[in-house]
Amino acid sequence: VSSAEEAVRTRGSAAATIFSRVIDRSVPADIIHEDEKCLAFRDVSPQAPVHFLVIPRVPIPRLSEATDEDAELLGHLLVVAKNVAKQESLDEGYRVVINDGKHGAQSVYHLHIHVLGGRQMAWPPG
Ligand code: DGP
Repeated sequence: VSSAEEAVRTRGSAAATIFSRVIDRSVPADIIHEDEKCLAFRDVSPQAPVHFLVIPRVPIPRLSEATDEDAELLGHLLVVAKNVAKQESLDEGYRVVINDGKHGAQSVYHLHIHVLGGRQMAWPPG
């Protein structure tokens, strides 16, 4: 049993997604940061010159299902997002996005932070 499958079981509700397989290394990904709590890897369908995702190892399905107990982990993900943005030389700034659920256009139900940079962003988003 893989560690990702184990995490799904201990946490209960979450179904395994493609990101569990990235964590397991059963699907290849360009991983640019890894620690005991999370991974960062390049998005397979980049929407900017630099586009990476930061995901927790624990498969929280979406931001709206995070709990108060996840506060430290959520903070860690943001700190990793800004550290990897610096590593990627996004010195002019970048966009950080979390899509939640249907209206948020979430497609993979394993919480992830998008970091996009290397071009001028527009506002409002689509
Ligand atoms: P969202 O719509 O917020 O759920 O975005 C999911 C993102 O995940 C989307 O930008 C494409 C990316 N993605 C989906 N499958 C894979 C994969 O197998 N590998 C990588 N690197 N990215 C993936």
